[in-house]
Amino acid sequence: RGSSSNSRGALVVLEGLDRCGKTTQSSRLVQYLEGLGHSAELWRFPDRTTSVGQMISSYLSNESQLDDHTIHLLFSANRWEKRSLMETKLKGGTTLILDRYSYSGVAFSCAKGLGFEWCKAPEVGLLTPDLVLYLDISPERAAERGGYGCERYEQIEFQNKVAKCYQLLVDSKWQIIDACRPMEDIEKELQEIVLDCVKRCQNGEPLSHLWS
Ligand code: 2DT
Repeated sequence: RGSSSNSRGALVVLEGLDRCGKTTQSSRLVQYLEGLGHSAELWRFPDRTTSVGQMISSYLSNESQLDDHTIHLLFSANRWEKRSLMETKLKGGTTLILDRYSYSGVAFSCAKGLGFEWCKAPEVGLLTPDLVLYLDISPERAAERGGYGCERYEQIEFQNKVAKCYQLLVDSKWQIIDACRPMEDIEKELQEIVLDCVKRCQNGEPLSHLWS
């Protein structure tokens, strides 16, 4: 598929507060694209399968304590360790749907009080997504969906701070999606936006690096 010599897969990121529906929608998007004959994979960050990812996982489940700066850099390292594979997949024509990326990295650490620019610095040089889909929902509404679990960040007050920090990151690659609607409506909207993006990338839209 795709005739241009620079044809590549799209890098699509889903972001939002806990329980906004990202994970469900990400996997549906992959199914949708595959159904149309596109090559697509679902990736999630943190990727808990690597050794860095295991340290992150143990921190998130409160089994270990780490300084805020330290865990921030581990989250970033967890993206850097996947960077070259990411580029290979995209150049090979596979579209990647990411459940969280650098935006989560900055928003969550910034919500703890770390400096915004400091938080962005270790992300510089990672691949820029072609599209960021922000599933917008209030923490209160999100919590109604079965309640937050017991992981470290799943509290309404903290989620409110995260939402404010996400707003500082909005740029032209972002689309804000009203995530309070029925799941099927959101799914349809996302399908249209993502398919459009996949086509642009097939036509040779160049890859760029954060933050630009
Ligand atoms: P889930 O695996 O349930 O999405 O929770 N986080 C994530 C950060 O603080 N920094 C990051 O860079 C990333 C990717 C968001 C993961 C939790 O970890 C937070 C929620």
